[in-house]
Amino acid sequence: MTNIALSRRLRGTPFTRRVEEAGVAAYTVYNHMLLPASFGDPEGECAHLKEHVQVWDVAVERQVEVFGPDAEKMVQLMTPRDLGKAEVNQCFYIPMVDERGGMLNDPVAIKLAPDRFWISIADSDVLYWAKGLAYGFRFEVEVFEPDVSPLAVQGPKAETLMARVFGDAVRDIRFFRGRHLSFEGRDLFVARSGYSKQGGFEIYVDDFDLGEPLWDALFAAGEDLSVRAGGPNLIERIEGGLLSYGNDMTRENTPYECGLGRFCDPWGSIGCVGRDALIRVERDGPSRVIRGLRIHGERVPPCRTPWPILSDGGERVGQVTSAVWSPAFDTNVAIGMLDRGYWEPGRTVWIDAPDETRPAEVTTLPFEKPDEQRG
Ligand code: THG
Repeated sequence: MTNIALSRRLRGTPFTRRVEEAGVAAYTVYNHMLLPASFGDPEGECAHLKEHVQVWDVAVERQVEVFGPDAEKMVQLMTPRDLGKAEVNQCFYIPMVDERGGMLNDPVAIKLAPDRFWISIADSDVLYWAKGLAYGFRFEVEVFEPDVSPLAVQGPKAETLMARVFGDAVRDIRFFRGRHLSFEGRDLFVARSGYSKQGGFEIYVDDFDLGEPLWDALFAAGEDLSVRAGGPNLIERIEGGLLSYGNDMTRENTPYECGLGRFCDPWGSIGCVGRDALIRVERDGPSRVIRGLRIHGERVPPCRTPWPILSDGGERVGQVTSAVWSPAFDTNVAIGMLDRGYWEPGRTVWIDAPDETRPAEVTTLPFEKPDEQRG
């Protein structure tokens, strides 16, 4: 693997210097920015995340702000999820689709005020889609990317660490809720959320110069909690069934195929983009769905292009889009899509991986912990 040539287009973050001091070993590119992918030992980092607490530079989770009298109408147009009962300071995982019902992004929407939303995006250019909709529909809103950089604090000891830095008020924040809390005299939006299944918080840092003081405060307060720098961990997120836009789903997929049907209500009062297409797929049912797979055999290589999934007869019945060795499950865990007829959990299929063809077992997502497995 060659190095990444750095330039203005590959934006750094308020935490980049600290991330490099912490020994970042690999970056990935996400929303035209650098996302720390590894500090040299992904398996050790996964185990540490499940036991302690980590601080993640997830500034790549860019915010698209929609502000103005038509903000609510505009955000509702962008998702089939019903936001009618949304409260201020509430977060929502929202499928975002195009006019054909194809996934454009799977962001977290945050209602900061009745007329102000942040859309915390995955890796695609939502800003331009939002600006186009606002212009085309003549909405009375401003749409822009504020200079906000989320910092995630994840792991079982996250609440203890956050309480030391922000006070006991963090303990009262429920899942996917947030509130403004003070750090060095500045109010920062803090939510109980994050791209892991280990629990934790995300701090929306809206002042570049606060990045390093906040990072340092978390590490000073967390020394006895074994706090470490980390990042979204491939092993943990596959085990937990967290989807990655651009990998596990693209514009080719509807939210129903992605297992996100529970976040869709296209019939409601709402006239979201893609409404008719989504009503059609909901009625007919998807022709393929996302599933977990236990891929047997030795450790798989990185999944850089989709790996065909084959039936016993050698017919192509799906594809694997994320795969990694899981020490906790003692097998390769993977996420992929399977055609109708092949998606029931327990079925055996064949994975045409670059090194060899391997048998795999279809599973539900998230993966069930080894000690929770039946029979
Ligand atoms: N936090 C914030 N922004 C983000 C992400 C995040 N933007 C990019 C990316 N992650 C968006 N994708 C996801 C995917 C899953 C979740 C959040 C964002 C997630 N899912 C929970 C789950 O599947 O268990 C539950 C969601 C729910 O029940 O509402 O958290 O992580 N700020």
